[in-house]
Amino acid sequence: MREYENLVNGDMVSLIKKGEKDGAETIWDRMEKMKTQCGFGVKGLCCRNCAMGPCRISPVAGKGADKGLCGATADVIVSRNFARMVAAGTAAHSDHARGIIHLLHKAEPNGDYIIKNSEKLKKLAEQWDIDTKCKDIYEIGRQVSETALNNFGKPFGEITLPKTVPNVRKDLWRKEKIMPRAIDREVVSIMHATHIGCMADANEMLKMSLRTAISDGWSGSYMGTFISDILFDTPKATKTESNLAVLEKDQVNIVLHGHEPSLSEMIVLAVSDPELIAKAKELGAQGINLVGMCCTGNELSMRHGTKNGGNFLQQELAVITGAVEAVIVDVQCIFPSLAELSKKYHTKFITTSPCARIEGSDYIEFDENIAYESAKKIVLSAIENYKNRNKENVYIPDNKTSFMVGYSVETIVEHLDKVAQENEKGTLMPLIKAITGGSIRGIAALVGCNNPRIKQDYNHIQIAQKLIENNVLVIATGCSATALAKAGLANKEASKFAGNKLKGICEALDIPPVLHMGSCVDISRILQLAGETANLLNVDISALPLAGSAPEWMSEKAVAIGMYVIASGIDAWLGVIPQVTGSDKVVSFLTNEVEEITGSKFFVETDPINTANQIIERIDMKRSRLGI
Ligand code: SF4
Ligand code: MSK
Repeated sequence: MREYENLVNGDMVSLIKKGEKDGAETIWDRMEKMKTQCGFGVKGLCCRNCAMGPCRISPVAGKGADKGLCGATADVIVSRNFARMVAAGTAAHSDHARGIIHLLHKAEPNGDYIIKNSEKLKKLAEQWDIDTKCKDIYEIGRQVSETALNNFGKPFGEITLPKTVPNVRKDLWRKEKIMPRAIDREVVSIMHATHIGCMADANEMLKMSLRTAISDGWSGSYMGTFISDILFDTPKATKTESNLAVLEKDQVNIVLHGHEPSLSEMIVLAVSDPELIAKAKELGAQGINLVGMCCTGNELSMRHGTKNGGNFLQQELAVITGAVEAVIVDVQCIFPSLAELSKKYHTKFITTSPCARIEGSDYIEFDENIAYESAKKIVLSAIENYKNRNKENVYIPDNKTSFMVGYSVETIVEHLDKVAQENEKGTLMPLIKAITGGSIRGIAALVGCNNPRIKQDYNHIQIAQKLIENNVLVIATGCSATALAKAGLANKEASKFAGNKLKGICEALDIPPVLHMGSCVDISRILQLAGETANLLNVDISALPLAGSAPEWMSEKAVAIGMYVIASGIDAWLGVIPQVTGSDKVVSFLTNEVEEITGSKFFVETDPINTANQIIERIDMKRSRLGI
């Protein structure tokens, strides 16, 4: 008998049970069938980088093969496998950014994509020495776009970094030879170095991974977020609701899942199109209900206050409600299983990106050149499916939670202005004073995914609760932010769960104790906050009482994130053991020696309360080093 309560929370249990009754398969069924996962893979000890392999190194010393056919040791194989994860994660974030930057190039005053935040555009242009005087804003946009694109394949010199990176950190990256040259170049370099007959020095492989990851965090992701704000505007604090109960019984429900604002921004417009609303009503629905999921859910709620259906592990459960006319997806974190699952119900599974075509889905390519028209076609297809809903087999859970979202750095500064002295307005100084004065003990960033090895959201929630109780302000992105939103920790009333000092600050600033800062690519907002704070205090980022944790991570993007966080000087706690334990050398580098290079390191801790306690301990250590 399956112990559902160990898999998911509350209402979601009833959805898994409904799925079983309906003969639908979920990730938890597949996990059961998978039984024990491969012991070599779990430790990172399997190499199939050439056709003499696969070579598997015995995890037990003195037993079985201790080297691959080419002579690669466990250290070499594990470090190469890890590096390839970093390269893939960097590629995913950065290709997303490239798409956004192309959109900026395409933007036109009367086009589907316009420049909504010209101030932010000018700010970036000035940072990059692009003349902004007497120039049309769209011309500036094109020049910024071209400069940004140059960061992908810059032929000479270093990558262009934002001014928020403290100079001392840049010097350190140069000294350690981990300053990136260009995003694509770093990804390609890893693919080259991990080819048979190349890198066979684990520590150097990991340093190369740090360099690639920096190009993700401080360039790919950073530009992706920054330019999204230029095109779609900087998010502001707004209230909305989360969890699958945001689906509506009598409306056309559209679940939008993936990562790309280019698609989601158009879909959000299309669902308000009077012609499409009329069509939905003609078919008997009361309207169109757009629900975001995973990071598109975060993007949409950040900028439009759109309701958020849930995070990674809820994508199949959304279909099982029987109330969803279409799951529309673009790229990243999409289960291919949705193709088969949606056929058990009336749901249309609509794929839109040439980068994520899924057999068995309805493919309607989203064409950015006719973006609005394309979005309308996709939405219409969902509306037309309303008539096929089996009303007898609909179950929408009851529980939804209201939460605050939209805490870009600019919005945080606006809130700080409420208590700022005149000469500190528009800066992070009040936050720094709250930290140095002890009202905020430190800041912890909770990020990353869900992973079925852990009860959904459990680690995120436990860690956040413990941290806010201890006056640590939590900032969150990605599926972690959604987990905390669903748990009621990202609304203002949650300050009652915070320690007295943090509670006081939350009330004075009118903010929740957990600040939802966006999607996983928006971790760059956290880097921005860290960099600006360090610059104001005139210290390196590694000196700040700041920590990060990905307690339920699963994706290669998360590995790249972990590495750029470490490279930036921020300690990172992982709640899922990475596939590196086959090499003591790699483990030791990541959890120990790397600190000598970057001033921070990984902590691997599967118990959430221990994680929170360790974070608090490191924060206190950094405070005492700063003399505060
Ligand atoms: Fe085996 Fe070496 Fe080929 Fe890897 S690169 S599969 S260890 S021979
Ligand atoms: S969606 S990478 S499961 S955070 Fe960004 Fe969530 Fe992790 Fe995907």
